[in-house]
Amino acid sequence: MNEEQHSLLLNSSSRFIPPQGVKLSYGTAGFRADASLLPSTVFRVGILAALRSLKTRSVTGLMITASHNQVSDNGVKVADPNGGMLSQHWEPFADALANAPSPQHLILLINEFVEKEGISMDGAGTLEVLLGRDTRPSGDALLQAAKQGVTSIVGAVATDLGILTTPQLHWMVRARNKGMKASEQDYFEQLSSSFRCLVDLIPTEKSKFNGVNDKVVVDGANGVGGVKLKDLGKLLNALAIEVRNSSEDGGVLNDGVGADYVQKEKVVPHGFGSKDAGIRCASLDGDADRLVYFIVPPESSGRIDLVDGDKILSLFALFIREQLSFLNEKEDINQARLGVVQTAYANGASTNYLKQLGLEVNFTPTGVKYLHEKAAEFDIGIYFEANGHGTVLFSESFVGGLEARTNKIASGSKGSEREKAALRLLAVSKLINQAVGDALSGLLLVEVILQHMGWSIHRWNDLYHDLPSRQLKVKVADRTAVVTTNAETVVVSPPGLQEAINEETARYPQGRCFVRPSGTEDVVRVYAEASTQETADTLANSVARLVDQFLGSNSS
Ligand code: NG1
Ligand code: ZN
Repeated sequence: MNEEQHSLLLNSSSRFIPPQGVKLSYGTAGFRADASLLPSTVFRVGILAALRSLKTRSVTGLMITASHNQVSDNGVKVADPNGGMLSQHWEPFADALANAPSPQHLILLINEFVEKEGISMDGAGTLEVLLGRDTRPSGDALLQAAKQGVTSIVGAVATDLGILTTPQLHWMVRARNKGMKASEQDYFEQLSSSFRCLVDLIPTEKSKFNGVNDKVVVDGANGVGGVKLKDLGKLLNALAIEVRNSSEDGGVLNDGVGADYVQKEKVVPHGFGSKDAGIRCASLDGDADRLVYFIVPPESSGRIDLVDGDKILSLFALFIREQLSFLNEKEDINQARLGVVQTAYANGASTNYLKQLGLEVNFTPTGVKYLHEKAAEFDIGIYFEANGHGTVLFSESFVGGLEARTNKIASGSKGSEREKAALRLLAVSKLINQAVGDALSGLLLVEVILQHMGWSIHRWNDLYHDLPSRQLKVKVADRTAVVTTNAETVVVSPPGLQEAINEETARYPQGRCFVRPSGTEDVVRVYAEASTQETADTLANSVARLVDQFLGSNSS
């Protein structure tokens, strides 16, 4: 690096000294910690995002959020030029940068890395990082730190987009690099116009949507999602959205609210209660990349019926499969390959259901980057984690085929069932965020599919019945001592643990159980399923004890 670059980096990085004794890891969701520990990390991720832009000669993104975690936490992650997560190949560099003890070490690391990657630091070409943050109070100061990191690379421009949902930022990065319109208004317009297009294509005999249920009530986790959903809602005539727990309502982010709370605790979030019995309710997480639905049963005493990511996946799969069957009716094109991707946390009943539909079900380790990568192998790949993070990916060649087909349809005419199916699939590819899982676009797709089917949330929830399950955490001395294989369903180390789990699981009708080290918390997670809640609980507790015995620890 030249003299100018060297002194710029040295000056700026001496303003951001990392806290002592803290080791951070990029993990599956970027760096996350108490916000007070993060200024130097965020500054350094600013440098990383600028270098990534330099390497790829494209726009990249940097998002400041700790998603569903408590309000005092924050975090930072990079969006790659295609709008997806940072290339896994750069994660070790991210770890090294964040943990470099001094400005001198930092510069040494950067020098080594740019040489290895063949990055020329000549300041030429596109060099821009889009910055966004959620509503956390620490976000603004951290965004300033990120800006300083970006602009420590000669020629790099930091564009502050202010408060956004995580998926909005990813969408904008993708759109910018595709040369498409990429403002927040463009995002709202693309979502609302494709939603309207799908509404217009609802078969008339099914459009008598149950009037009692025509409103969806959304819990915004006291975060950014509620605010953005209100803006989006103004552009939609065919859907009434009532938002509760929006960031301007004054509640604490993710505290007794939000998709993570609702999914894990299976109880109503604050602001919801018996008055909502039977109504279609949904919950977003703190940065609006997760979505779950729920029903408050009559006299529920706080419990809910959860309609989780697995069921959203099933609804999407059913609809898309139906459209593909129309499309392929008189076969003159190659059959499109439709694949679904889940993790081991998917409820076994959902997997059975999807298989019964004749779909190809794939499993990957936990972490959306793995699911996304797998889903991208199909013409249409649908992926969801049970916690509500997921989306639908369309291959470029498949979308190209749909465009060619729909261009032929005379304007004004809606054409045959096959032509309508092509129009619907094309609209879905525009509605659903192709960059990452997005609660807002997911919500609109769920809503329009329910209208299309003429279904209430109860009808949807009855697609299949979840097997009772239980998740536990075990605190152990060293969680990395647990090594797994086969999409995290089989423990290979410590030796003997898997055999012991197998022996225990075999004693329970419909028993299934696995353990894995968390990628985001210092715990080993235990997941168990069985034919009753009681036996699922017992199985999870017994296996947690086994983990304890094999690893030594204090369980919780
Ligand atoms: P870990 O802590 O690795 O289990 C959790 C979620 C993931 C994903 C990441 C990132 C579960 C069981 N795990 O990962 O699905 O969302 O956080 O936020 O929900
Ligand atoms: Zn999130």
